[in-house]
Amino acid sequence: MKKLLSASLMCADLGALRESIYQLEKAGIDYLHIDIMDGSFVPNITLGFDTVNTIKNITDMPLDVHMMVNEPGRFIDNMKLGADDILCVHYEADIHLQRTLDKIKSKGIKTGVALNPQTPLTSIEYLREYMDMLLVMTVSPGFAGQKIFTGAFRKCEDARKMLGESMLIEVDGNISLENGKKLSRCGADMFVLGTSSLFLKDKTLIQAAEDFRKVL
Ligand code: S6P
Ligand code: MG
Repeated sequence: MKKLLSASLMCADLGALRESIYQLEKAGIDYLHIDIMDGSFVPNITLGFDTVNTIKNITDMPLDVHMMVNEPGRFIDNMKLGADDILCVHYEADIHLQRTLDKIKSKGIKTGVALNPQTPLTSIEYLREYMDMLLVMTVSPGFAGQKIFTGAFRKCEDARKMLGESMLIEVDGNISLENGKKLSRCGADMFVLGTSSLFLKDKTLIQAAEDFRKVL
């Protein structure tokens, strides 16, 4: 499968979002990763539905929306997403996950399920047919700039073994050049790039994206 890069917009210069998106497009980034938090499922609040809809009007780049929100099924209709976009919800946040995934699919949007570091892979065993992507969280969600958890590599490897080649596996959190390279070998095919490898003081977005692609 082609390796995909997803830029974490919460790490971008929000004051110059339109310009940053234009640069990311030029850098060959495949997806824009948009973190939505509710201050309850995770102890932070970042971007929201209006941001998603505004970005939809700015660019044709596909969106990779990561909802860190309790009962995400309540908010699916708040975003104008299309067939190229992925809407990812957390297993831990939804006791009716199957219904939520079914609802996302019925709107023609791709589905993702995110798992916190401690959540076993077997939790999605019976929902695979409803999923286009598994998001293996490589940090506990809520903040940029954290350190990868030690079990991330083994979990990613186990996920690939369990799911076979057809499922997209995304990793999110401290995806540096070194961790990205290792996780790619463990079977990850989509990488959320934030402060660890893309939004850097000493490199342009284009240079940073190019450097990341080289290690995959
Ligand atoms: C965090 C969020 C992530 C971060 C990303 C930042 O909960 O889901 O998408 O934006 O992890 O990257 P980094 O390289 O600063 O960890
Ligand atoms: Mg995220």
